[in-house]
Amino acid sequence: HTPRALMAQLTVASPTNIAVIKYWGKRDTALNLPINSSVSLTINQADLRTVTTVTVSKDFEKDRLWLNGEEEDVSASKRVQKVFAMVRGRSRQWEGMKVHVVSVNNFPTAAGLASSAAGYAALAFALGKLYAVEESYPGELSTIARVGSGSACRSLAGGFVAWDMGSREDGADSCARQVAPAEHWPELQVLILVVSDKKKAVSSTAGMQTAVETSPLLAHRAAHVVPARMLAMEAAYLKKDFAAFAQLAMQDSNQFHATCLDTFPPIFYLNDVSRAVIQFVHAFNSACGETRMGYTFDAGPNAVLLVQQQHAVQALAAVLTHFPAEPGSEASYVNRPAMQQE
Ligand code: 2P0
Repeated sequence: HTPRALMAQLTVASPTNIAVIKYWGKRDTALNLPINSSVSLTINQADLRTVTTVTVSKDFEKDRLWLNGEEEDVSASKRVQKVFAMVRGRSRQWEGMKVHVVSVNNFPTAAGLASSAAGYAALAFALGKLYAVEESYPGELSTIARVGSGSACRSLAGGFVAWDMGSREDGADSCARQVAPAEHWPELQVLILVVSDKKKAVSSTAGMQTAVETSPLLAHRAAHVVPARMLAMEAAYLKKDFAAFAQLAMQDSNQFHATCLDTFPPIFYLNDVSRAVIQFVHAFNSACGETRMGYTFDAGPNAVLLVQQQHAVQALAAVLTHFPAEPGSEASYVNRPAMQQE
């Protein structure tokens, strides 16, 4: 045994992820247990990432956290408190010592680009490593990220990652599983169109809770649509069947936004530009005579277009023709799914 250090520090980068079968609705709000399984593409962290540094020291008087340079009130954040408690409950390291967390995103926070996913994945992973938490089953660390933010559990692996809803009340089986690494389908790319970088009006947490309480369509979707769609989506990814993959993604995005309209009072995440992008993609595919582009929208107006590398230039040219960038802005940029988790 080496003597205890007085201070230890670790920095990690974590990618965000884009769901193609959407998580929307919780059966347990304290543990972020979902009403349906979901599956996502992990985005190359060169493009969309959170970098988080965690430090423990016996000189620290309290736990503190800075997000994008601003200090947050850790004691007021139940989510952060839960993540800290879950990590500390699984470790005998650094007992009694406080932790400082510094986290920076390289993309708009809370604009529907899954910033909480990258953030809590980075926090859970960094703390898990710093505290030397050993997983007692594959995916256990992802359950800690999940308690921070549901979609974060899918950011702990690269490639194509499923979050199985699980059935246990304690959430131990509601964790992430890698369906295939990004190397399986490196030609698959995403094109992100930032329609707005403003913070969304209705948070995902609040929106999905109202949806669970009021939308019969959401209940139907969870019970009768998603289970078969998960199987079809995983099969399409494994076969690299782009048309099937993109069509399922578009249908699932549309159904998710339909449940938002079915929520009472209704929630509108898409705007006129988002709807114009949807019409553009269908017109583009029609003109091509095959499905070369797909789309998916999260809880915001920004479009994530799905495309294979061989059609990326054609797709980007068409996008820029129909949606010219404002002078001086970075209207769009190409990402590739992460090749590996660092
Ligand atoms: C998803 N979204 O599957 C879906 C699709 C947005 C639309 O997961 O309350 O930030 O922290 O568990 O994970 C956004 O919800 O919500 C989300 P919490 P989260 O990516």
